[in-house]
Amino acid sequence: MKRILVTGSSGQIGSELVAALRARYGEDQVIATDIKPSQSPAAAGGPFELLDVNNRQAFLDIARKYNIDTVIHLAALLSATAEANPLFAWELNMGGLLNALEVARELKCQFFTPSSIGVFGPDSPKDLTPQLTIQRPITMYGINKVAGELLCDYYYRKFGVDTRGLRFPGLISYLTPPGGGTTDYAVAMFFEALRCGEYSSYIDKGTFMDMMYMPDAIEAIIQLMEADSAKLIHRNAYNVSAMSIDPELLAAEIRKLLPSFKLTYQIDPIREQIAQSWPNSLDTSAARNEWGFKPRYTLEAMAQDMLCQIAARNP
Ligand code: AKB
Repeated sequence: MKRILVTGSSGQIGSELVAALRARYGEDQVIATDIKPSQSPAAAGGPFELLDVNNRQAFLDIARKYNIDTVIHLAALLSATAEANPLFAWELNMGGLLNALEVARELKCQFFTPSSIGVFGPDSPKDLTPQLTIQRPITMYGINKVAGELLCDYYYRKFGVDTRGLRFPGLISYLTPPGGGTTDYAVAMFFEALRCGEYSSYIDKGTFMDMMYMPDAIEAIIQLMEADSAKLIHRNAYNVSAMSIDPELLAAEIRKLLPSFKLTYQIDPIREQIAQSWPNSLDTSAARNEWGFKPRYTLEAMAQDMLCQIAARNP
């Protein structure tokens, strides 16, 4: 029986992941934690604890209290926020990860943490970026994520911790808004399209990035965690993606359902520069071959579902 501790449980991934894990393994088997008292549905229906991941002793105490066997470490700053506060990003993204890995080592837990397309930089191949290639990111977030992948490899090799990870692209979801990412324009476009019929994008026309719908991201985490460890050659971390889009392609998809939707541009030079340093599209063959990654949502299916779900929640 699994006993899973999730950090950053009120965030974009955490809110949906905690609900999915509770549905699968039982409500009391998943301990949601976050630095803030939670308004999120993730906290309801199962144990919740306040936790600052930079406090290693508190982390360990909560993990021991619930006798956990799995750590899912999500607490981190995303790319744009990390760029605005790089020192704090290093402290939280690296300090929190080190503490989470130490808890996993001490209590012999299985371990998951997300990496990102942010691990790539201007020197990486832009199209169908390979699983193994040059990783010279230009952002603090990307540097944290590359160091994080290597640290997870180290804990696997040196201490035998069963570490696993995914390089997420932009994640599109309607339940909890993302905070401080570069790919967030895609989520905002849906909400603004329904709210006022227009959206001003901070990412430029023609800047392509990979994206994936949240149900596919949740499914991928669960599938990877349940995969046969012996088959995971690239365990920290796999390229995953379901679509490669720019603002124009997304707007065209929205217009199929909202024909009068208007897209304008007001480019944010910082986020545009980050986006341009990231891949246009990823090669996901390692994830497909090693543990059967197969996203269900195409751009069309994702856009239809997003618009229906947001409309249903905001009548
Ligand atoms: C961000 O934009 O920072 C994240 C990511 C791609 O890691 N969504």
